[in-house]
Amino acid sequence: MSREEEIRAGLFEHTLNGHAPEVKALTEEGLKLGMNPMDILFKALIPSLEEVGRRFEKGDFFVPEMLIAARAMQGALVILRPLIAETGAQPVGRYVIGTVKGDIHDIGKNLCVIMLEGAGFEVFDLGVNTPPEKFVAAVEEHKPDVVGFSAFLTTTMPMFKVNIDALTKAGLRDKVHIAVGGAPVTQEYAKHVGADSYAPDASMATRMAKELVGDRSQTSQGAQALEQAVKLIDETLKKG
Ligand code: B1M
Repeated sequence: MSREEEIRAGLFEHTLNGHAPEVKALTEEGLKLGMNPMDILFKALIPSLEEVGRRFEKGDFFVPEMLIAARAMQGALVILRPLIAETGAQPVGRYVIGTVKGDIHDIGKNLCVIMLEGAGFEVFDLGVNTPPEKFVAAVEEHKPDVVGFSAFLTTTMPMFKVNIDALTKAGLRDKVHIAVGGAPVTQEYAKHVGADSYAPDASMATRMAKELVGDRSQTSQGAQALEQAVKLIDETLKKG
């Protein structure tokens, strides 16, 4: 087994068992060896947390085990975050995101933030347990291209509709693209509550947001070109 494989296996085991200092040390060692931050994330840390979830479902793990595993992973994310984000370019758009009211899961939402920042978005992260009024105030203040709601429990998914109704009431619904996601969310559910888009994971959420702002900038470039053409024709006609 190469050292890189040992590090991946170690990260999986130590995250599973909630050994934060070992997870931090192995992350740092992996990076020193030139391992790709995305590989560390997607090939070791996330699979480990998925295993935590499976054990919780089977009744082998309880909430404290889930919590210490999550904390161990957060320590690695703090190190990986700037490295993933620095691959980005100039701000391409604005994105407000938060975990809905009643829900305190944030690892998946934080991954979306990291990837959106990495793709060049200016991200306003409202954190967890975010009430509808806070989303409304953030959309009013930051005028984002996209507002994203994350929900990780079947019992908190209905907050999507509550948030959308709050934005409608504030006259903001048509001014922002509404994206939703989170483990139990589906395309059908997103459509049912009136969201504009759904993504199953952080990279798809980022790709969709990029396409959206890309389309907008193309539309505005097209509109500018048309305006210039009309101006030119006007001037030519005036000249006789
Ligand atoms: Co909780 N928990 N938890 N938990 N927890 C789950 C979600 C659960 C599936 C476990 C299980 O039963 N197998 C289950 C939910 C069942 C359900 O509703 N269907 C569950 C439960 C029941 C609970 C409690 C109710 C347990 C209890 O107290 N009895 C409780 C609820 C607390 C609350 O929120 N009010 C609870 C508590 C906790 C901890 C605090 C201990 C901890 C959270 C720590 C933290 O987040 N800081 C925790 C954890 C760690 C989990 C599991 C193990 C891992 C979640 C995770 O981080 N996954 C989880 C089981 C599992 O998922 N396997 C579980 C990894 C993450 C990368 O994936 O979150 O799916 P995910 O995020 C993805 C996508 O969803 C997507 O991109 C992300 C990255 O690719 N995505 C978006 C996310 N947001 C998006 C937004 C978008 C688009 C895509 O657009 C805007």
